Amino acid sequence: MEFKNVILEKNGNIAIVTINRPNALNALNSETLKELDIVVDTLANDDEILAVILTGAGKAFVAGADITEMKDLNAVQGRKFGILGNKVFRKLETLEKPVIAAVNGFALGGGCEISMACDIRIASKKAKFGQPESGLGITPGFGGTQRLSRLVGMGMAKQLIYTAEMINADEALRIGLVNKVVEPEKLMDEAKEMAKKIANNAPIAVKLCKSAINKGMQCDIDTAIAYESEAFGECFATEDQKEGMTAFVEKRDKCFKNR
Ligand code: DAK
Repeated sequence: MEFKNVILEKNGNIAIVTINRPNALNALNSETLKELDIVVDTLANDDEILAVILTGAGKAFVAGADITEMKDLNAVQGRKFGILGNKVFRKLETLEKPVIAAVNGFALGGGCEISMACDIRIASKKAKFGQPESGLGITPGFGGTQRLSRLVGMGMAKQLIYTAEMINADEALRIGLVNKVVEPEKLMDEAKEMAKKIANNAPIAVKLCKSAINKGMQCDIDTAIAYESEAFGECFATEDQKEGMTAFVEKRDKCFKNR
């Protein structure tokens, strides 16, 4: 499928989604958000895809929502823009396949926020993270106040959001915003290797792990454990559970079928 601002490639069971507006540092305008919306639906409906990598073309991952487009919005248009972005980010976050953000450069504002809607973040040493919105007269609007606090704790989230300061990849690693930092030229290989490891496991189990973790983070421990028990039980209705355990007992390689 062809898009103007997004490239969708398939590499076996892995999809690579590249936000491709390098001249605007991949800033998210409505057009790009609408394309991403279609891309996420496409990924959801493609049973061959078992893991997704999201990255940016050129020197930025995503330098935020498109300030040029946002600058003259009135309150109604601002709300519409916010609803569109949040819908796409939430769709990505709840996509029933793991998404790895391969953060190649600036991940600011909406860029930091879209990386946080992914399951895992691998950063190039050149990556920079930040929520600069307060310096532009707005609050983060694509989940930054919520997902950043959940990821790095309230204190650090407040520091980053109130100061609007950028941090480098090592600092992002230190505070738990990213999972791993690698040399720029190793970024995509590292992301692909991790995606392949994920794709080698039982897809239904991985999908249920994702929803149990995501849902469980939003509720009390008893409800969360109940979600986990439901997910655990559901696995026993799959062929892949039988295959995984039989292969172990028979000391042979497993062959999962996503069933
Ligand atoms: N939007 C539009 N264009 C951008 C952009 C952005 N966010 N970031 C960069 N660009 C454009 C620049 O204008 C420049 O365009 P030309 O002048 O070449 O036409 C081109 O990309 C290259 O950028 P620079 O020349 O500035 O490149 P440098 O390497 O010198 O600087 C930089 C890189 C990342 C430090 C700098 O570009 C920068 O500070 N960019 C802005 C970063 C930023 O503030 N991002 C946060 C945006 S606020 C909402 C929901 C969500 C949001 C808002 C509302 N609702 C609920 C309503 C989210 C808000 C944000 O994300």
